[in-house]
Amino acid sequence: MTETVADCLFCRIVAGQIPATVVAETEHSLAFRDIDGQAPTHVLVVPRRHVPDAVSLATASARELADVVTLAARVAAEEGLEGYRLVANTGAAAQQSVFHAHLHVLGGRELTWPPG
Ligand code: IU
Repeated sequence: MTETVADCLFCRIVAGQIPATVVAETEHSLAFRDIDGQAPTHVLVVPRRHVPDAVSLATASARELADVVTLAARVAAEEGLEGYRLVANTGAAAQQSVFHAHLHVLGGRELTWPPG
């Protein structure tokens, strides 16, 4: 079942009410380019179902979490990335700004650690 929240940006993108550059999708997940890309590839992978963060998605449905991660890996392969970073900012203190679960797929440049 897909749950949506009317004033959630990513729910509105999933519903096609706000345009986004979609690069891949499955029954449960959608992948689209971040509007403020931080790397040559910066794609967000979101579950169609509204949950506030990745940990909540794991609690709600391990299968849907696996679908998001698997789609992220597919995007990385299709973008030709040798290595890439999957990021799930969780909570405002970790700079999460959109409270609909999402994974950032970042790659196409040298990624440094600590994150940068
Ligand atoms: P965060 O982990 O919640 O901070 O990530 C939210 C991302 O959503 C962030 O990288 C924004 O650039 C991105 N984004 C977007 O792609 N489209 C939008 O309309 C808005 C934010 I607002």
